[in-house]
Amino acid sequence: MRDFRLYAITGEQFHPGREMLTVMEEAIVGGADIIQLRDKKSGKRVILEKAKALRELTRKHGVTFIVNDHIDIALAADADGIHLGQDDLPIAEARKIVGQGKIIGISTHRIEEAREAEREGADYIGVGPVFPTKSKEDAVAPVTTSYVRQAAAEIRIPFVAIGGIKLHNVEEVLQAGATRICAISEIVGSKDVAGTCRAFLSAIEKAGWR
Ligand code: 3NM
Repeated sequence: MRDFRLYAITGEQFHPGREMLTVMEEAIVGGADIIQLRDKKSGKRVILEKAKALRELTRKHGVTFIVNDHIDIALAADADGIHLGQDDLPIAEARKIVGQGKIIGISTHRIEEAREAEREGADYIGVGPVFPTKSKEDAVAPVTTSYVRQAAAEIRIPFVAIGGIKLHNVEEVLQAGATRICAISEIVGSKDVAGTCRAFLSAIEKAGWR
């Protein structure tokens, strides 16, 4: 997969009164280079419409587009890939459905899950939640930067740190060895979405991860 540095996930509850597409375009303009549609509430038809609109937007800007959870919607909207949780289809089964051409990412919460994801052919993994987060209802206890350190030392596929990451604590995550950062609330809930993305990217660059 094309590598990335800043992964922005939709979270419409964090920007009441603002259009999701507008917010995500601001994130892209600010430098987010991978976008995920995450919608745990809507029905499939609504999610599909959002996916198609985000596909068009991300294609226009040349950034990667991932759909959370729904393999069928990812395929129907021609997303670049899907993101799975530990309770979703196993990677091998998902791969049979989406084929080699699509990205498969998976959330992991401990090093054993990361090893398994790598063995099974995931294209990238999420490592988190690093800090407490209100954005995920079923989030496990924070894994802290110690899991980030383990992943950085051992895992060879790309990993992205996620969960409670803010501009004020991102440096700690980068110091632990993360080179890719993912956030929901700090990005889409910002009054200056593009500026927040630029600030994340400059922290990543400052840490030496270009
Ligand atoms: N997945 P925020 S944490 C969607 O640990 C998600 O797998 C997580 O949102 C994981 O940046 C998380 O607002 C929520 O904390 C991230």
